[in-house]
Amino acid sequence: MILDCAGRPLALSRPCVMGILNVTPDSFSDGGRFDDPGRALEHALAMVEEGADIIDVGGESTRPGAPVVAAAEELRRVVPVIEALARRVPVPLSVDTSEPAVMRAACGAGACFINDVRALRRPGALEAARDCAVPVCLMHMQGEPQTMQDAPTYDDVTIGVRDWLRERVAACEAAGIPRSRLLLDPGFGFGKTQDHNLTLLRDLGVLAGEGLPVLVGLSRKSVLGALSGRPVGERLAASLAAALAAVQKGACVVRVHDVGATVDALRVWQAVMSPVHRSG
Ligand code: 8Y4
Repeated sequence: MILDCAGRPLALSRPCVMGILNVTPDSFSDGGRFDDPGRALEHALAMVEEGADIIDVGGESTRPGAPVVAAAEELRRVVPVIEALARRVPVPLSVDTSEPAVMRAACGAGACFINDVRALRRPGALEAARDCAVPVCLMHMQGEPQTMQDAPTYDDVTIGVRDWLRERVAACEAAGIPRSRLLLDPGFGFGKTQDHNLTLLRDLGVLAGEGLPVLVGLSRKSVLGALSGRPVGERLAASLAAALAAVQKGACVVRVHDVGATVDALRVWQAVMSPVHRSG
Protein backbone atom coordinates (compact mmCIF):
# COMPACT_ATOMS: atom_id res chain seq x y z
CA MET A 1 0.00 0.00 0.00
CA ILE A 2 1.26 3.45 -0.92
CA LEU A 3 0.09 6.53 0.95
CA ASP A 4 -0.19 9.62 -1.24
CA CYS A 5 1.27 12.59 0.68
CA ALA A 6 0.17 15.38 -1.65
CA GLY A 7 1.91 13.77 -4.59
CA ARG A 8 4.81 12.33 -2.59
CA PRO A 9 4.58 8.58 -2.12
CA LEU A 10 5.03 6.93 1.27
CA ALA A 11 5.36 3.19 0.67
CA LEU A 12 3.79 1.29 3.56
CA SER A 13 4.54 -2.16 2.14
CA ARG A 14 7.65 -2.10 4.32
CA PRO A 15 7.94 -0.57 7.80
CA CYS A 16 8.48 3.19 7.62
CA VAL A 17 10.42 5.41 9.98
CA MET A 18 9.07 8.81 11.04
CA GLY A 19 11.84 11.00 12.47
CA ILE A 20 10.90 13.35 15.31
CA LEU A 21 11.81 17.01 14.86
CA ASN A 22 10.84 18.99 17.93
CA VAL A 23 10.69 22.76 17.78
CA THR A 24 9.60 23.18 21.41
CA PRO A 25 11.72 25.05 23.96
CA ASP A 26 12.00 22.00 26.27
CA SER A 27 13.46 19.77 23.59
CA PHE A 28 16.97 21.26 23.61
CA SER A 29 19.11 21.23 26.72
CA ASP A 30 20.51 24.71 26.11
CA GLY A 31 16.98 26.12 26.07
CA GLY A 32 17.62 28.49 23.17
CA ARG A 33 17.33 28.56 19.38
CA PHE A 34 14.84 25.70 19.54
CA ASP A 35 12.83 27.10 16.64
CA ASP A 36 15.80 28.20 14.51
CA PRO A 37 14.98 26.97 10.98
CA GLY A 38 18.69 26.49 10.21
CA ARG A 39 19.16 24.16 13.15
CA ALA A 40 15.93 22.33 12.35
CA LEU A 41 17.02 21.87 8.74
CA GLU A 42 20.34 20.40 9.84
CA HIS A 43 18.58 17.90 12.12
CA ALA A 44 16.02 17.00 9.42
CA LEU A 45 18.67 16.39 6.76
CA ALA A 46 20.68 14.26 9.18
CA MET A 47 17.59 12.11 9.79
CA VAL A 48 16.97 11.77 6.03
CA GLU A 49 20.61 10.73 5.61
CA GLU A 50 20.00 8.04 8.24
CA GLY A 51 17.00 6.75 6.29
CA ALA A 52 13.94 8.59 7.62
CA ASP A 53 10.89 8.15 5.37
CA ILE A 54 9.00 11.12 6.81
CA ILE A 55 9.82 13.96 9.25
CA ASP A 56 7.35 14.96 11.98
CA VAL A 57 7.61 18.64 12.94
CA GLY A 58 5.98 19.60 16.25
CA GLY A 59 5.73 22.85 18.21
CA GLU A 60 3.54 21.79 21.12
CA SER A 61 4.93 19.70 23.97
CA THR A 62 2.44 17.03 25.02
CA ARG A 63 4.47 15.80 27.99
CA PRO A 64 2.32 15.21 31.07
CA GLY A 65 1.98 18.59 32.78
CA ALA A 66 3.47 20.61 29.89
CA PRO A 67 1.97 24.10 29.48
CA VAL A 68 -0.73 24.61 26.83
CA VAL A 69 0.72 26.42 23.81
CA ALA A 70 -1.33 29.17 22.17
CA ALA A 71 -2.09 28.67 18.48
CA ALA A 72 -0.25 31.87 17.57
CA GLU A 73 2.92 30.68 19.33
CA GLU A 74 2.67 27.25 17.69
CA LEU A 75 2.28 28.93 14.27
CA ARG A 76 5.30 31.12 14.97
CA ARG A 77 7.42 28.07 15.88
CA VAL A 78 6.28 25.61 13.22
CA VAL A 79 5.52 27.44 9.98
CA PRO A 80 8.96 29.01 9.34
CA VAL A 81 10.56 25.62 9.99
CA ILE A 82 8.20 23.84 7.54
CA GLU A 83 8.89 26.56 4.96
CA ALA A 84 12.66 26.13 5.33
CA LEU A 85 12.44 22.34 5.21
CA ALA A 86 9.94 21.99 2.36
CA ARG A 87 12.40 23.36 -0.18
CA ARG A 88 15.33 21.16 0.84
CA VAL A 89 14.12 17.99 2.53
CA PRO A 90 13.44 15.20 0.01
CA VAL A 91 10.88 13.27 2.11
CA PRO A 92 7.31 14.13 3.13
CA LEU A 93 6.92 16.53 6.08
CA SER A 94 4.36 15.83 8.77
CA VAL A 95 2.97 18.54 11.03
CA ASP A 96 2.36 17.43 14.62
CA THR A 97 -0.53 19.66 15.68
CA SER A 98 -4.11 19.69 16.92
CA GLU A 99 -4.71 23.30 15.89
CA PRO A 100 -6.72 23.85 12.68
CA ALA A 101 -4.95 27.14 11.86
CA VAL A 102 -1.58 25.40 12.19
CA MET A 103 -2.75 22.54 9.95
CA ARG A 104 -3.80 24.98 7.24
CA ALA A 105 -0.68 27.15 7.46
CA ALA A 106 1.70 24.17 7.63
CA CYS A 107 0.11 22.41 4.66
CA GLY A 108 0.18 25.71 2.76
CA ALA A 109 3.91 25.91 3.55
CA GLY A 110 4.64 22.38 2.32
CA ALA A 111 3.61 19.85 4.98
CA CYS A 112 1.77 16.90 3.47
CA PHE A 113 0.80 14.81 6.51
CA ILE A 114 -1.07 15.71 9.71
CA ASN A 115 -0.18 13.99 12.99
CA ASP A 116 -2.84 14.92 15.53
CA VAL A 117 -2.58 13.51 19.06
CA ARG A 118 -6.17 14.76 19.59
CA ALA A 119 -7.49 12.94 16.51
CA LEU A 120 -9.12 16.05 14.95
CA ARG A 121 -11.35 16.73 18.00
CA ARG A 122 -10.63 20.47 18.24
CA PRO A 123 -13.33 22.68 16.72
CA GLY A 124 -12.54 23.20 13.02
CA ALA A 125 -9.88 20.46 12.86
CA LEU A 126 -11.97 18.01 10.78
CA GLU A 127 -12.68 20.74 8.22
CA ALA A 128 -9.05 21.89 8.15
CA ALA A 129 -7.78 18.34 7.58
CA ARG A 130 -10.41 17.73 4.90
CA ASP A 131 -9.38 20.92 3.09
CA CYS A 132 -5.66 20.08 3.35
CA ALA A 133 -6.44 16.76 1.63
CA VAL A 134 -3.40 15.02 3.17
CA PRO A 135 -3.11 11.79 5.19
CA VAL A 136 -3.96 12.12 8.89
CA CYS A 137 -2.77 10.06 11.84
CA LEU A 138 -5.57 9.76 14.42
CA MET A 139 -4.09 9.10 17.87
CA HIS A 140 -5.97 7.88 20.92
CA MET A 141 -5.65 9.87 24.13
CA GLN A 142 -7.69 9.56 27.33
CA GLY A 143 -8.07 13.01 28.91
CA GLU A 144 -5.77 15.95 28.20
CA PRO A 145 -1.97 16.08 28.53
CA GLN A 146 -2.16 18.10 31.78
CA THR A 147 -4.13 15.39 33.61
CA MET A 148 -4.07 12.25 31.45
CA GLN A 149 -1.72 10.27 33.69
CA ASP A 150 -3.64 10.99 36.92
CA ALA A 151 -5.84 7.88 36.95
CA PRO A 152 -6.37 6.32 33.55
CA THR A 153 -9.06 3.62 33.60
CA TYR A 154 -10.51 1.33 30.97
CA ASP A 155 -12.92 -1.56 31.01
CA ASP A 156 -10.85 -3.29 28.28
CA VAL A 157 -8.07 -1.01 27.05
CA THR A 158 -7.67 -2.68 23.65
CA ILE A 159 -11.36 -2.65 22.82
CA GLY A 160 -11.77 0.81 24.35
CA VAL A 161 -9.03 2.31 22.20
CA ARG A 162 -10.24 0.48 19.10
CA ASP A 163 -13.83 1.66 19.54
CA TRP A 164 -12.75 5.24 20.27
CA LEU A 165 -10.66 5.29 17.10
CA ARG A 166 -13.58 3.75 15.14
CA GLU A 167 -15.69 6.67 16.29
CA ARG A 168 -13.02 9.15 15.12
CA VAL A 169 -12.78 7.40 11.74
CA ALA A 170 -16.57 7.70 11.40
CA ALA A 171 -16.36 11.43 12.27
CA CYS A 172 -13.67 11.87 9.61
CA GLU A 173 -15.72 10.08 6.98
CA ALA A 174 -18.81 12.14 7.88
CA ALA A 175 -16.70 15.29 7.43
CA GLY A 176 -15.56 14.21 3.97
CA ILE A 177 -12.14 12.72 4.81
CA PRO A 178 -11.86 9.37 3.03
CA ARG A 179 -10.63 6.30 4.94
CA SER A 180 -7.79 5.98 2.44
CA ARG A 181 -6.23 9.05 4.08
CA LEU A 182 -6.34 7.76 7.67
CA LEU A 183 -3.84 6.05 9.98
CA LEU A 184 -4.52 4.79 13.51
CA ASP A 185 -2.32 5.15 16.61
CA PRO A 186 -3.03 3.70 20.09
CA GLY A 187 -1.24 6.67 21.71
CA PHE A 188 1.27 4.98 23.99
CA GLY A 189 1.65 6.96 27.21
CA PHE A 190 -1.35 9.18 26.59
CA GLY A 191 -3.69 8.36 29.48
CA LYS A 192 -2.37 4.82 30.00
CA THR A 193 -0.79 2.91 32.88
CA GLN A 194 2.22 0.64 32.35
CA ASP A 195 -0.20 -2.28 32.12
CA HIS A 196 -2.40 -0.49 29.57
CA ASN A 197 0.63 0.32 27.39
CA LEU A 198 1.91 -3.27 27.42
CA THR A 199 -1.53 -4.71 26.74
CA LEU A 200 -1.97 -2.34 23.79
CA LEU A 201 1.39 -3.34 22.34
CA ARG A 202 0.68 -7.05 22.85
CA ASP A 203 -2.76 -6.61 21.22
CA LEU A 204 -1.63 -4.25 18.44
CA GLY A 205 -2.94 -6.81 15.94
CA VAL A 206 -6.48 -5.90 16.98
CA LEU A 207 -5.91 -2.31 15.85
CA ALA A 208 -4.11 -3.44 12.69
CA GLY A 209 -7.18 -5.59 12.01
CA GLU A 210 -9.22 -2.43 11.41
CA GLY A 211 -7.71 -2.32 7.94
CA LEU A 212 -5.99 1.06 8.27
CA PRO A 213 -2.23 1.54 8.62
CA VAL A 214 -1.04 1.70 12.22
CA LEU A 215 1.54 4.24 13.43
CA VAL A 216 3.17 3.92 16.86
CA GLY A 217 5.28 6.16 19.08
CA LEU A 218 7.23 4.32 21.77
CA SER A 219 10.67 5.91 21.31
CA ARG A 220 12.30 6.76 24.70
CA LYS A 221 8.90 6.77 26.44
CA SER A 222 8.45 6.11 30.15
CA VAL A 223 6.88 2.70 29.47
CA LEU A 224 10.39 1.73 28.33
CA GLY A 225 11.97 3.53 31.27
CA ALA A 226 9.88 1.40 33.62
CA LEU A 227 10.92 -1.83 31.86
CA SER A 228 14.63 -1.03 31.53
CA GLY A 229 15.13 1.05 34.66
CA ARG A 230 16.92 3.65 32.53
CA PRO A 231 16.62 7.45 32.24
CA VAL A 232 15.30 9.01 29.03
CA GLY A 233 18.78 9.48 27.49
CA GLU A 234 19.64 5.78 27.83
CA ARG A 235 16.62 4.13 26.24
CA LEU A 236 17.91 3.40 22.72
CA ALA A 237 18.12 -0.39 23.11
CA ALA A 238 14.69 -0.48 24.72
CA SER A 239 13.30 1.73 21.93
CA LEU A 240 14.68 -0.54 19.21
CA ALA A 241 13.18 -3.62 20.85
CA ALA A 242 9.84 -1.81 21.13
CA ALA A 243 9.93 -0.69 17.48
CA LEU A 244 10.59 -4.23 16.28
CA ALA A 245 7.88 -5.66 18.53
CA ALA A 246 5.40 -3.09 17.20
CA VAL A 247 6.25 -3.81 13.58
CA GLN A 248 5.98 -7.54 14.22
CA LYS A 249 2.50 -6.89 15.66
CA GLY A 250 1.43 -4.97 12.55
CA ALA A 251 2.64 -1.37 12.84
CA CYS A 252 3.46 0.26 9.48
CA VAL A 253 5.13 3.44 10.75
CA VAL A 254 7.32 3.96 13.84
CA ARG A 255 7.82 7.50 15.18
CA VAL A 256 11.35 7.68 16.60
CA HIS A 257 14.14 9.95 17.82
CA ASP A 258 16.98 7.60 16.78
CA VAL A 259 16.44 7.17 13.05
CA GLY A 260 19.70 5.49 11.98
CA ALA A 261 19.62 2.80 14.64
CA THR A 262 15.93 2.11 13.98
CA VAL A 263 16.49 1.81 10.22
CA ASP A 264 19.31 -0.72 10.84
CA ALA A 265 17.17 -2.77 13.21
CA LEU A 266 14.24 -2.77 10.78
CA ARG A 267 16.48 -3.82 7.88
CA VAL A 268 17.60 -6.88 9.81
CA TRP A 269 14.05 -7.67 10.86
CA GLN A 270 12.81 -7.29 7.28
CA ALA A 271 15.55 -9.46 5.77
CA VAL A 272 14.63 -12.23 8.20
CA MET A 273 10.87 -11.86 7.90
CA SER A 274 10.11 -10.99 4.31
CA PRO A 275 9.20 -13.95 2.10
CA VAL A 276 10.98 -12.41 -0.90
CA HIS A 277 14.36 -10.82 -0.34
CA ARG A 278 14.30 -7.12 -1.15
CA SER A 279 17.47 -5.09 -1.07
CA GLY A 280 15.95 -1.57 -1.29
C1 8Y4 B 1 10.64 10.87 26.13
C2 8Y4 B 1 10.39 10.59 24.85
C3 8Y4 B 1 9.68 11.42 26.91
C4 8Y4 B 1 9.17 10.86 24.29
C5 8Y4 B 1 8.46 11.72 26.35
C6 8Y4 B 1 8.21 11.45 25.07
C7 8Y4 B 1 3.22 10.38 19.89
C8 8Y4 B 1 2.98 11.44 19.01
C9 8Y4 B 1 4.05 12.18 20.73
C10 8Y4 B 1 2.73 9.09 19.55
C11 8Y4 B 1 1.89 10.07 17.52
C12 8Y4 B 1 6.55 11.82 23.31
C13 8Y4 B 1 3.46 13.89 18.98
C14 8Y4 B 1 5.18 12.35 23.24
N1 8Y4 B 1 3.90 10.87 20.97
N2 8Y4 B 1 2.33 11.30 17.83
N3 8Y4 B 1 3.50 12.56 19.55
N4 8Y4 B 1 2.08 9.00 18.35
N5 8Y4 B 1 1.23 9.88 16.37
N6 8Y4 B 1 6.97 11.80 24.57
O1 8Y4 B 1 2.86 8.11 20.29
O2 8Y4 B 1 7.18 11.50 22.34
S1 8Y4 B 1 4.83 13.30 21.80
